[in-house]
Amino acid sequence: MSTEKPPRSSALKAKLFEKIQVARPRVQRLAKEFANVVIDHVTIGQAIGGARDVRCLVTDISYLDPQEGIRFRGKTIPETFSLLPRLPGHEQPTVEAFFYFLLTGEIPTSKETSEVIEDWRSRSLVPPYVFGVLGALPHDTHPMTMLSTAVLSLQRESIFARRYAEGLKKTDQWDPMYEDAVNLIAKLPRIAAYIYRLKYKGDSRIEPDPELDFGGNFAHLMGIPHPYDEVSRMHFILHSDHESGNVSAHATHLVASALSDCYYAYSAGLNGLAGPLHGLANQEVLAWIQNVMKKLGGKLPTEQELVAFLWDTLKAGRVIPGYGHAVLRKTDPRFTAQNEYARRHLPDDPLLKLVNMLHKLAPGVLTEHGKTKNPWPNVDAHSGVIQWHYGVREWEFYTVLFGVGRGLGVLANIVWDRALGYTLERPKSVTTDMLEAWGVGGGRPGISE
Ligand code: CMX
Repeated sequence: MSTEKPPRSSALKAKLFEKIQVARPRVQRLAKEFANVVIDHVTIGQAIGGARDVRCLVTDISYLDPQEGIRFRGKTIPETFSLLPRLPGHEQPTVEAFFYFLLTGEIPTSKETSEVIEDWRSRSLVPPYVFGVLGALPHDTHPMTMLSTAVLSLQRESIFARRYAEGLKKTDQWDPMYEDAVNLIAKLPRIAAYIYRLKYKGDSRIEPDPELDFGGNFAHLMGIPHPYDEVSRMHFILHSDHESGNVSAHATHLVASALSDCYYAYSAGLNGLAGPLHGLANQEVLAWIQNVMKKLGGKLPTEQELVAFLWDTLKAGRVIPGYGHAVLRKTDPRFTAQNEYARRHLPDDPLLKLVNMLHKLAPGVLTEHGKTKNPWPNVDAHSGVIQWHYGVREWEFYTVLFGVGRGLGVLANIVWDRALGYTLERPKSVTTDMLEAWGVGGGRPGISE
């Protein structure tokens, strides 16, 4: 029986503590009794091919099945959305309720959700120096650079770093990590919307509305009316987590494994998300679509024309953005969720028609092209079109929206990393000479198939 005392600062934190008490002995038993049990082997193809499919990361927050797609805490996307509480009169669940669920695995009541909303409001004030840092960057700085820089500049606020320097027991590390994670998440709507208005709306600022939830305040701070608040809630939830191996989640986890705090770790994750093979693909999709329409003088392509554009892209040695995935082998359910929303709310949008045409035609072209293991659309194939419809037409901002949502998942994960005492990540490297010798010799000596 643990002698630790539950923290009193919030009901969510107390619930998290309760869950940690149950999870810790399970991990301790695995480390003690089963540490040498083999669960995977690594091939030369995996060593030079991005460690694809190597099972060496652990998280209970989400799991990605190649055929079915993501489950958050064991629930599919439709289940998650139908179970989570909403504010009265709202279509989408709150981000706050979802975070409670990600962190604890329990669906919060409306009262528990309200407590999180209230708690986040009290932590949402962004220190003025962050705006000074953003204002000092050249105006043409990419908004992802701005987001990552703003997050990193906040590192001086880290409670974890301060408490660690004072001397912190390993079993207590999760507590200041939680405080940092929540302090940081609560500030993200303000920071992201500030970047948007600084870059694209002549630095005209909007002050937060203390009555609103995370998604509602984000829409308000962007200056975009209802239903953009609903779009934002849905967007942030859908983009939150995709198990641990994707670049943004893995980078965050890796950096935090050195006991770097949330600010250092999430900033690193954002830098990975900013790559075109990861989160930047959503801006690339819109750029690709707009390019097609521009070449056709603003009109929608015929199916034949669209197929020709797809082939032109592939023949130029480029990827079709928004298509393919390292793990998924079916249409991404995050694409489907956004598509259902769009069919309900913007059925006549010409870009939606183009997205649906692409969904019909691109998989066939990619299959014939014969390279990708997955010809189906991923989350990024859809998100930009919805943003465009509601007036966010500066597509280089789309990855920032992905980044805000991703913060929920990666930060929840590193709180749990500290709770379960996961150690410094340090895989082993080998040389090309070694691989050649093992390749010719049929394997590394002493390792069987
Ligand atoms: N268009 C053209 N070629 C593609 C392709 C696409 N959409 N997706 C994969 N391929 C190619 C790869 O470039 C690779 O070619 P080479 O052998 O010449 O290097 C080959 O098919 C095999 O790749 P794969 O095993 O199917 O896919 P990976 O696991 O290596 O990469 C991903 C996955 C997502 C990077 C890749 O599908 C891609 O580049 N897609 C387009 C960019 C994109 O949409 N990224 C967003 C993913 C979701 C997210 O993280 O946000």
